[in-house]
Amino acid sequence: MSAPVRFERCRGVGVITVDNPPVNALSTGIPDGIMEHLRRGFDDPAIAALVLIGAGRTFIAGADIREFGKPRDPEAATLRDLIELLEGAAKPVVAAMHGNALGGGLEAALGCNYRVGSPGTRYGFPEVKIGLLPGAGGTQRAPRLIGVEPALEMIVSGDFVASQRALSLGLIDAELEGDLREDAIAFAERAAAERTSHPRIGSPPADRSKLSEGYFEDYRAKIAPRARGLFSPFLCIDCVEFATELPLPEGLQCERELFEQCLASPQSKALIHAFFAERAAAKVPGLPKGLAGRPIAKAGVVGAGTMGGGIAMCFANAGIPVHLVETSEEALAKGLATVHRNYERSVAKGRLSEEKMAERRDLMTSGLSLGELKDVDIVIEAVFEEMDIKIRIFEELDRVCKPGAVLATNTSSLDVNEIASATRRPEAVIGTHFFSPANVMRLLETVRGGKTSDETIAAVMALAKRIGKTGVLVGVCDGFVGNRMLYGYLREANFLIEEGAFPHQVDEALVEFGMAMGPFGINDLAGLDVGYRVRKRQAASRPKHLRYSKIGDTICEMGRHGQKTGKGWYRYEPGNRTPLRDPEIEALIVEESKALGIARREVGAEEIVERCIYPLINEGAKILEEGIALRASDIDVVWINGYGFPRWCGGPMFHADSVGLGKVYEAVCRYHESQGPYWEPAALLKRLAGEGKNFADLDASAASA
Ligand code: T1G
Repeated sequence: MSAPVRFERCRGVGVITVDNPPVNALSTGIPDGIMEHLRRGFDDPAIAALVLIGAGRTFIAGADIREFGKPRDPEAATLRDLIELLEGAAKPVVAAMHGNALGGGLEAALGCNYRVGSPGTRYGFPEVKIGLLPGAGGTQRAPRLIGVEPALEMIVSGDFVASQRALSLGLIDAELEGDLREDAIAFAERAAAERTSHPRIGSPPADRSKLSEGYFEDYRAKIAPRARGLFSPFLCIDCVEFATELPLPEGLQCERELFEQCLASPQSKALIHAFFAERAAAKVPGLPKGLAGRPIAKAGVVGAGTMGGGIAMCFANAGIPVHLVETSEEALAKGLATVHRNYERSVAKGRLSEEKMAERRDLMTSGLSLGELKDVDIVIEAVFEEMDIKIRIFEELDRVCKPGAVLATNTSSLDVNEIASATRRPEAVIGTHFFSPANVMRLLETVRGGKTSDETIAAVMALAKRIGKTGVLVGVCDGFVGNRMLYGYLREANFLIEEGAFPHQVDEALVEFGMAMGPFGINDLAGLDVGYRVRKRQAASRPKHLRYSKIGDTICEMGRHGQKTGKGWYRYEPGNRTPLRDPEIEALIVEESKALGIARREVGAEEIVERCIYPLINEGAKILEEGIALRASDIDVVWINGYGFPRWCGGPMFHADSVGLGKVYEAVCRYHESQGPYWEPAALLKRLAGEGKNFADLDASAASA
C-alpha cells in the first residue's frame, strides 16, 4: 500500500504527492503528511521550491465528507493548519492540479504561491451543495485573488469552473499542456530562480470599491428563488461580504464561525446523506464485481413523443448515436421538431453552442421501421402506456434486434415481466423509467424483471451514469417505487379537498414544506388525463369498500386537462403558466363535499403535510419490506430526483428519521384510526419504531450484511 502522501526530490524541487484514492480527499492524516514534507523541503538547502500534486485521476477534491459529524482526532493537523504553513512558506510552493480541484483542495492551492493546472481540470467550491461553505479560507482568499463577483458566483452556486475560465480569472497562473508533473517542476524551478519574493493572497479584493451600493443585498435577493429553503448559500454571501470589509485574519475567523453553523445544520446532514445516497444507489449488491455488461455503442428509441424525443436527446447528448423510430412521417416530424426546438432553446439561453447542437443532431437519425434497429445495442420503447401495444412492439423487437441487444421499456408502472414474456430474451428485458422531461430530469428508475440478467442490469446502470442520470434499481410492482408512493400522496391530497381544503391551500402547504410544486400544480403540469388513464386501469382491481375521490375524474371529463388545455385544477391566462384559483372548480369541490355528506372544515397546513408526506414514508416502508427497493436511501434518491422532494430534507425516509420513526408511526396509527385501511401501518415501520431504530440503521445493517 503506497503512502498516502509521498515526497520525491527532482533536481532542486521537492514534489509532494497526495495518493488517497479515489479522490485524494483530505482525510485525517493527509494534512499532517503534507506538512511533514513541506517542512522537510523548507529545511533542505538542496530544495529551492516545492510542488503539491495529486496521484491518480485528480488533485485534492476536498475534505473527506465521510468524516463530517464524526469525532475528530484533536492531535491531527487540520486543513487550516496546512494552509497557515503554506502561507508562511520560505520557499515557493506550486499547486499542480488535474481532474477536480475542489473545496478544501482548491483552498489549499490558494495557500500556495502559484497554481497551475492541466487543460480539462475543473475548479470549484461545491461545499454549498452539501449545505456548507468553503471553511478553510476559500471565501476570503478567492475574492482577493479573482475578484468578488466571480468568487461569489463560484461559492454560492457551487458550480465548477473550466480550466480556460480559471486561467482568465487568474485562479491559476498557467495551464500546462504537457506532462503536469514535469511542467510543474520546471515552473517551480523558474519561480525559484527568477524571483526572490513570491505572491501570496492577502490584499483586499481589487474590485471591492467598484461594487454597487447594496451589492450583497441585491445578490441575496437574486439567489433567493433558487436557494428557497436553503441555509448555507446566504452564509456564503455573508462570508464574501466579510472579505470586502475585514482584514484577512478577522475574515477567516468569521468564516470559521459560519462554517461551524452550517456543519451543525440539519440541512447539511440531509444534503450529505443525499450525496452518498446517490452514489450508493449505483451499487447493486450481488452483481459480480467489475461486471460492466454489454457496451452501448448505438441506441434505438421507439416512439418520438415527448418521452421518446427526450430519451433520444439523452443519448445524443452523451455522444451515443441514436435512431428514433415512429409509425408515421407526421409523428416523426412532430417529434423531431420538438427535439430541435429544445436544442435551439438551449442555444438561445447560451447553455449550448451551435457546434455542439449540430453534433448532437447529427448523432440522431430516424425512420419508420423497427427493422432499422437491427444493429443497436439497446432499444428504449417509449410508446403509449397500453400493454397490448407494448407487447406487439417487443415481439417485433425480439425478432429484428441482434442477439444480446437490451430491450428496455419506459413504462411508468406496467408489469415488466409480462412484457419480457413476449420475447425469447427475457434476460435482456428491463425497465428504464425516465421522468419527464427526460432530457432534464436526472432520475432513471431501472426496473429489474424476474428474469433480467446481471449483464443487462450492469449495462443499464453503467448507461445511466454515462447519460448523466441517477440510476436506481427497483423491482416490479404497480408504480415501481416513485409512482407507487405517489398514489398515496395524491389520494390524500384529493381527500383533503373533499374535507375542507382547496387545491391552492394543499399546494401552498406542501411548497412551504419544501416540495418543488404541490400535487394539484403538478397534476395540471403533467396533464390530468395521465393520472385519469392510470386510475381507469386500476379501477377493476380497486377494492370497492375503499374510499375513492372522483373529483379528479370529473374535472378531467370536463375536458380540463391542465395547462395544456388552459384549465385544470386551476385556470391559466393564455401564454402564462401561473396557476390561478378557479371559482368554478372550488364551487364544484364544495358541491362534491355536500354530495358526499362531508361537513367541510378548516384544514391546517400541518395536517396537510402529515397527510401527504407520511403516506410516502409508510408506503416506502412497505416497498422495503417487499424488496422492491434495495435501500431506504434509494427511495430518498427517487423522490429527490424524480418528484421534487426537498434535497435539504434528505428524502422522505431520511426526513422520517429526522422526525423520529416513533412520531411518524404514532401519526400513521392516528390516521389509520380516522381515515381507515389506506393507513394500515407498515410492519417495518412498526418494528423500527418499536426498537427505537431508524431507516439509516436498516441500510447500515444491510450494507454490512
Ligand atoms: N469525501 C469523501 N468521499 C468522496 C468525496 C469527498 N469529498 N468525493 C467523492 N467521494 C467518493 C464518492 O463517495 C465515491 O465513493 C467516490 O469518491 C467517487 O466519487 C474544508 C468543507 C470529485 C467530482 O464536495 O463532487 O472540502 O461510491 O462517484 O463521478 O472548505 O465525487 O466509490 O465508495 O462522485 O468521478 C468539498 C464532492 C468537500 C466534492 C468526482 N468537495 N465530490 O466525481 O466520482 S467539503 C466536494 C464530487 C470541503 C472545505 C470543505 C465528485 C467528484 P464510492 P464519484 P465522480
